[in-house]
Amino acid sequence: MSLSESVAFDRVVEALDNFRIEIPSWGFANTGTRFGKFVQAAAASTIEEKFADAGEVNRLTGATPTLALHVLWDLPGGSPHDVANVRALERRYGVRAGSINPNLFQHQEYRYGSLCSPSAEVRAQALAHMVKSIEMGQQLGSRDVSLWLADGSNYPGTQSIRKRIEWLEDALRTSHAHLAPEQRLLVEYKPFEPAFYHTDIADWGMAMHLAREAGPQARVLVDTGHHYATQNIEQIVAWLLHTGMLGGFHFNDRRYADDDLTLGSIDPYQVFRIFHEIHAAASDEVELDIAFMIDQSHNLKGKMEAMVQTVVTAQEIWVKAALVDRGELAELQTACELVKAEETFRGAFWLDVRPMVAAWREKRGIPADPLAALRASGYVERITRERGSRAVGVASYA
Ligand code: LRH
Ligand code: MN
Repeated sequence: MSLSESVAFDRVVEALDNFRIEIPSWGFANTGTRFGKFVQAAAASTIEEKFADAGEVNRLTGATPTLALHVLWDLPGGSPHDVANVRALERRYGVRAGSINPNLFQHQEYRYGSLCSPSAEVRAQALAHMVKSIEMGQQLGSRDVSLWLADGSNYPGTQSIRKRIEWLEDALRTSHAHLAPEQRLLVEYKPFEPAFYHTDIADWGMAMHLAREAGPQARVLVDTGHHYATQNIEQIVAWLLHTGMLGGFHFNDRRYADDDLTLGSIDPYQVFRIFHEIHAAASDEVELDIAFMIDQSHNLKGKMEAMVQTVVTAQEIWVKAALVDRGELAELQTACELVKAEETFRGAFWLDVRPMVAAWREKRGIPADPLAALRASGYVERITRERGSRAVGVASYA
């Protein structure tokens, strides 16, 4: 890295001062796989506990001012009382309601799809939930409605893929028409699971087409776990940046499929390559409006520890990517100096930026080592005592 220490630290400060990442309410709850759920006494099950945990993560990291909410899990009634309650929790814990996630994958009626169901009645029910979710976003003052559909089929020939596209285009156009001027509709794609033959929104191209068809306030959401292992995610990100259709990310990590493991636990270099595309676009003055969000399920790791670890890892990799000497890299890319270019690019990834990141935290009055501060705070021990007494149901596979 040819940058001087002081220039490098200025870049670190600028990068971290502008780094915000949203945390998922469901990251604090007991979650599992289809083979079961290992419950944790400290897990959050009420929306108050989720805001409390989010407030603690924000206190320790200074980077998580918003909490993503899942409508059926966090706002089941969807009533004005829910809205008033969230407002009070925002004030008490210093974290605001973030993206609103409609849930169109739990009700029995959605077995053959929701917005893509062959049943007009079921499609109408699903659309009503979308409109309700959009209205809750307006009442909560949160900007993004983040839509993921489990819709698809399990066997060839059992559904008309093109008819489902038409129903989906209609539903998203109607949903978009209900957005307030400052709201956005984020369309998340996923190649498979829970559908195992076709998924209606399976890749970035489909999501981009649907977002464009829906209207000008719709964008694509990239969940890093929603790609085949061989796919080049940063190339997809570059395309979405180039087309102005990148709305946000759900960050997590995986070894095989949508494993929802903690960011950077399996392939931190993947996150680095994605962050580089964003830093490079920023320095090329590409207009950016990207929501960074975490979407993980902490089945075995302590949920508070996993969330703080994830934010810290994201900050460190964001800084590494910010320290790529992009001027030098551009010259080497043009000159096709392959090895020098790779060393300039990857060299930043090798940097140990932890001392500079810790120095930024001290500069901002945040604990230099958030994970150590969490352990020293006794927060997990306290919530374990407070929450541990209640019995928790364990769902079994069959
Ligand atoms: C689907 C998904 C989606 C969420 C859910 C919790 O796999 O990524 O973003 O609604 O996880
Ligand atoms: Mn996701």
